[in-house]
Amino acid sequence: MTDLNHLEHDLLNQVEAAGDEAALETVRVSALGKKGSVSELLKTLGAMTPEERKERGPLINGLRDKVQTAIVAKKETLAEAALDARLSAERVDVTLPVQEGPETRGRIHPISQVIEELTAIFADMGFSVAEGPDVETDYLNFTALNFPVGHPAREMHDTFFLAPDEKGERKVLRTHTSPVQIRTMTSQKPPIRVIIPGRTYRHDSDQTHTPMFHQVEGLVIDKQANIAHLKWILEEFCKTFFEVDQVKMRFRPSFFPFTEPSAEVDIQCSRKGGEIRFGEGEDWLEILGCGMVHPNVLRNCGLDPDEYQGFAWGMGIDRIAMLKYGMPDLRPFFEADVRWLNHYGFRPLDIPSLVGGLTS
Ligand code: 2NM
Repeated sequence: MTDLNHLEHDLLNQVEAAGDEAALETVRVSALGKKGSVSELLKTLGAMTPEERKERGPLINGLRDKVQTAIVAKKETLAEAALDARLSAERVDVTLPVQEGPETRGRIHPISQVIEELTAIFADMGFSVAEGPDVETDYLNFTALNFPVGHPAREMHDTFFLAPDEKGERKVLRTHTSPVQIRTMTSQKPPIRVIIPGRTYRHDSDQTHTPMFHQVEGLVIDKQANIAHLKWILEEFCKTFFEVDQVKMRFRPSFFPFTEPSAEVDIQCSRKGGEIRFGEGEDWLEILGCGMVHPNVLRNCGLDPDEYQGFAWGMGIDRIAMLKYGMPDLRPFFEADVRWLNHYGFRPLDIPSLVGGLTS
């Protein structure tokens, strides 16, 4: 075999063995690059005698053409193989269901939804929303609200107490949202119309009680605010919230330290077939407490009871959420089980409003 045959054989083998385009390029440079083996041979033609060149020229040029052709062909094969590999690796199954994004997969917790609903209802009646801290002073949670010292609700049984601070003051986890009413009455001038939704805490845990629960309380203070206004507001609220045309309400005399007179309110319902319906039937269901703000509470807030009067009410948000949406058990509300949330939760863009519809 001549040295040219040898080189040709060697180069064509290298071209064939190249596994990808980068390897093929290395072979090309080593043969046809400026200092490549074939290029070096071509340079020798210049120094030859015409006879030598006549004989060697076609051989060397032939070698260059063969190598070049082999490289181009191999390049095409490699490109096709690379495309095939990509096509099979990147195959998309267009029959798979579209995966939803977080904005459509996420769910709003029923308590958040119900807070939005009742805020929309009371906002429509001219109420604003007030908020306050979960950790309160004993004064704002009890004393200012006319709870006598030694009142049973102050005892360990109901209240979560924090460790006393350096001044010996013992803060509490608020047992109701009423301290926010005190904060409102001492910081705003009447007329006052506020609702206060929020977390509240009591040392109580069984099938119908959780140590943390949610309340919404309302407060109206003005010169003429009276029980007829209170009854109208509560009736309008119940009709709109439970989405019925009529509700019958029953006011039973009751006792709260912060109101006088006080009442507990039942709404009429039917429980046929284990399902509660409002606006019909012969049963009663307790849903809230209310009353005229006690003169001592007004005085504690710097308001003159001979000039101002008002009313307040409070109800459990978790409870009215269960009633409205037919949830049989309170405990899953706070278990963060995504299966429960997928079942009872609301779509993020179903924002309750009186115009757009409270519940879609
Ligand atoms: C209730 C029932 C009755 C109430 C009273 C006050 C305040 F601060 F004005 F005195 N806030 N909330 C109240 C009255 C709360 O919850 C069942």
